[in-house]
Amino acid sequence: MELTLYGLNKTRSMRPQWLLEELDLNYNYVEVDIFQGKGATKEYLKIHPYGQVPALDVDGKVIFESGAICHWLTDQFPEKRLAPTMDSPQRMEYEQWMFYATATLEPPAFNYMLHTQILPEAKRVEAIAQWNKKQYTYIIKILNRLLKDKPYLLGDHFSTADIMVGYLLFWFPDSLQQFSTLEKYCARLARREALLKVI
Ligand SMILES: N[C@@H](CCC(=O)N[C@@H](CS)C(=O)NCC(=O)O)C(=O)O
Repeated sequence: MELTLYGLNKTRSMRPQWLLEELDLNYNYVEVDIFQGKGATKEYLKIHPYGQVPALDVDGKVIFESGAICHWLTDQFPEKRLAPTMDSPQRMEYEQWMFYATATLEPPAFNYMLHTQILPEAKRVEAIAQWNKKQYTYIIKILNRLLKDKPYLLGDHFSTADIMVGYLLFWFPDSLQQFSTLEKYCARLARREALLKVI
């Protein structure tokens, strides 16, 4: 399988890149500097219709959406055991956390970032920033409780769900200070060799 990941450091392309390293696969890496307008070029828009990263070319066919890429790639290599098998009782929980990452945790995290760092200052709305900060804090407070006594989301076994969720928790390290379980969880993830290769 010939794989080319289009990405940029410190963006959502870290998710599939971290996973590619966990899977110990060979892949090409093409940097697309979205902050320098490289996502909007005619050539790149043929790869990713929204000009975003990540995108993964698999033998000439492209898949985008970091969650979809990670979900699909994980299932291509069941022998690497980064997801419970379809008939495992844990598969249900795995799917839950995979979707939780982009559907529950990511929106408030991203909206907070949008209104504090990404948008030009004149377009930032303090009330939106504060509402999303509150929502994000509420969500990670519950996550902190759910992770108690568990090294990883599925228990003792690291899975791709930890990449999906863990990547987001690294966005706001200061927010974890009041949540010791999450702090330890992130420290555990930060020691993974595969992650160290991509940061
Ligand atoms: N839901 C998409 C979001 C992709 C996304 O927003 N990527 C950002 C970088 S983290 C990007 O390329 N932004 C440039 C743009 O939207 O023009 C995913 O998870 O892949």
